Amino acid sequence: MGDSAGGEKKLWWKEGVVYQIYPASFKDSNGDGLGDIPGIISKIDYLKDLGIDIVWVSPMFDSPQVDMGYDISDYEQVYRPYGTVEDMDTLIEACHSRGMRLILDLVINHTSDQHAWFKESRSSKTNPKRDWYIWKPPRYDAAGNRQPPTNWRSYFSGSTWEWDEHTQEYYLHLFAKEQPDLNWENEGARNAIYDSAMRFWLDRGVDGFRIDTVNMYSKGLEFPDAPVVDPKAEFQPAWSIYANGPRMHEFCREMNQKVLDKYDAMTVGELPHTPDPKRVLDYVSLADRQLNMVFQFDIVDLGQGTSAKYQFQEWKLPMLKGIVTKWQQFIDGTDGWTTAFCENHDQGRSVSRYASDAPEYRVLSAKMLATMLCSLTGTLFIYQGQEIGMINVPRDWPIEEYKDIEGVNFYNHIKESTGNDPAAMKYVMDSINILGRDNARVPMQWDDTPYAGFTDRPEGAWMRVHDLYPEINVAKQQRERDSVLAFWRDMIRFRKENADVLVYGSFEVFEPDNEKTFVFAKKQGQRKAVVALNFTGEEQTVDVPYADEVVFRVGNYPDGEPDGETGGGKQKKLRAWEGRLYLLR
Ligand code: TEU
Repeated sequence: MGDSAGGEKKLWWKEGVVYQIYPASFKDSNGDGLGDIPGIISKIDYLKDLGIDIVWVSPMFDSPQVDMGYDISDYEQVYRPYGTVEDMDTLIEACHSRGMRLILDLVINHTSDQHAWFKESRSSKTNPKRDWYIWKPPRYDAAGNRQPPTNWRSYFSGSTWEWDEHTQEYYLHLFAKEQPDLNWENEGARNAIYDSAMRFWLDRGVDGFRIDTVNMYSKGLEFPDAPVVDPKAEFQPAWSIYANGPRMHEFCREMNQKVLDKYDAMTVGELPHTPDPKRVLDYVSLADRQLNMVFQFDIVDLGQGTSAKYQFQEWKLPMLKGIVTKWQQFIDGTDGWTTAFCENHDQGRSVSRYASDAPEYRVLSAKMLATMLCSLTGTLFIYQGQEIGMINVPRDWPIEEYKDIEGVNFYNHIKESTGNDPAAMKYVMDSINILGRDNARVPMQWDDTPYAGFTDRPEGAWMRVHDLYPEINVAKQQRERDSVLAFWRDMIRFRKENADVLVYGSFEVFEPDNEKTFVFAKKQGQRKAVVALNFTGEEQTVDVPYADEVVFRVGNYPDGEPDGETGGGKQKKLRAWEGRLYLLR
C-alpha cells in the first residue's frame, strides 16, 4: 500500500470543506416561515468563520415542491419564495468575495411534470418532445386488465409508471409520479439539459455541481421486469436494472466534453446501489473526466431494510468500520478521489444513527464523529446543523409532523397493506424516526428565541422546530468554548494544517472486528496520525499503535489526560464516547 491515496495531485476541491444548505430550512429572512436565499447570504460569514470553503445549496430552482425542489419546473428560475436569479448572483458574489465557492444541485434524471418540456411531451404522441421522456404502451394481464409496462417499484412507493389518459401510454418515474424521468437516449433532450441546467448557472459563476442520482440516466432499451424479491408486494425494487446502465459512462464523459471541461467546475455525483469499488472507480478516475468524486451509499444505508428503506435493522460497529475502510482504501494507487460524509438531507442525524443522542452523551458523540470525519481522506462534506450536533426529532412526534413524501407514502402504504396493524405501525414509526429524511429537514437552530431564530413568523416555520432548540443552537455554542461548534471549527482548522496526512494520507484500520472501538492510522511519507474512537458509553481499553511517537493529541474530552495515561504506554483508556487524534513524530 502506498503512502497517499488517490494520487498526490492537489486540486481546490480536494482540500475544500463543503457545507450543504437545505434552503427551505436554513434561514428565513422575510418572515414567511420558509428559508430563502437572502437568509443564506446573511449567514455566509458564519460559514466562513467555521472554515467552510465550498457552499452547496440543495435545489432552489422553480418547483411545485412535491419532493422539496428535486422536482424542477424551470432550471433557469428560482423558486419565488426563496428569491430570484439576482439573489443567486448576490450569493455567488458573497461566496467569491470571501474566497469561497458555490455549487448547486444538478437534478437531471427527471424534471417536474410541470416543466414546459414535459407538458409538451405529454400533449401528443407526435410532439417533437414526446421522446424527451420515457413513454411505453400498457401490458394486459390474462383477464385483459391494463398493467404497467414493468413491475418496477418507485422510491416513493407504488409503480414507477403513471398512466396518461390523454395519450393512452404510461410514462416512467423512478421517484414521485410528478417527477417524470428524462430520456437520456435522446440527444436533443441531453443538449437542452446541458444548456438549461448547467451552462445557464456556470455562466453566472457557480463552481460546480452535486449531481443527483447520477447513475440512473441510462436505463437500457429493454425494460425487463425486476426479479421478485418481495413476493407479497405488487411492485419490486428494480435498481439492479436501471442503475449503472450501459451508456452511463458515455453520458458522464459527454457532460465534461460538452460543458464542464470549459469551466474549472467540480462534480460530486450521488451514487446509490453501487457497492463494488471497481464499479465506483469507473466513475472517478481524474484522467477519465467523468466525475471528480461520488457519494457512495454504504454508510448512509447502514441500518436500512434491504427490500424497503424504512425497516430498521440493528448493526454492529465492525460493519461501519468495514464501510469506512473500504471507501478510504479503494482509491489507493489510482487517480480517483473519495468523499468523507455521513449526513445529508436524505438521512437521519449522525449522532442519533451512529453514536448516542442521550442527553449525557450527545455532545461527546457529535465531537467524536467530528474527530473521525475530519481525519478521513477525501473531500469533507458537512450538512447544516451537523456542526452543532443536531439530533433526530423526538420519537413521540406523530406522523402528522413528518412532511417528506418518501416517509409519509411508506407509512400510508404499510397502514393500508396491514390494515393498520399496531405492531407494524410501531415498527414503521420507529424506522421513520431513526432513518426518516425529515430528521435532517427541521429548521436550523440559530438561537433560543421562538422557532429557534429560524423565522420570526408568528405562526412559526413550515415544519415543526426541534423541541431541543433551547439547548442545541448556534448562539449558545458560539458563547461556549467547549461546544460542538467550537470543536468542529478547531478540527477543520487542524485538518487543513495537516492536510498531507488527514486529507491525502493512506488509511489503515486496526482490530477491524472489535465491536466497541475504532482505531485507525493515516500515513503520508514519514508523517502519521492515529485516531482512537470509543463507540460505547463505557470505558474501553485500546492499543494505540506507534504510541511512543506521539507528539500531539486532540480529543473530545476537554479535561486533558485521564489518570495513568501520561506514561506514553501503548494501552490507553478511552472514556464513554471518547475520540482522540494523535499526531506522530
Ligand atoms: O436521492 C436519490 C436517491 O437515490 C434516493 O435513494 C434517496 O436517497 C432516498 O432518500 C432513498 O430512500 C436524490 C435526492 O437526494 C433526494 O432528496 C430526492 O428525493 C431524489 O434524488 C429524487 O430527486
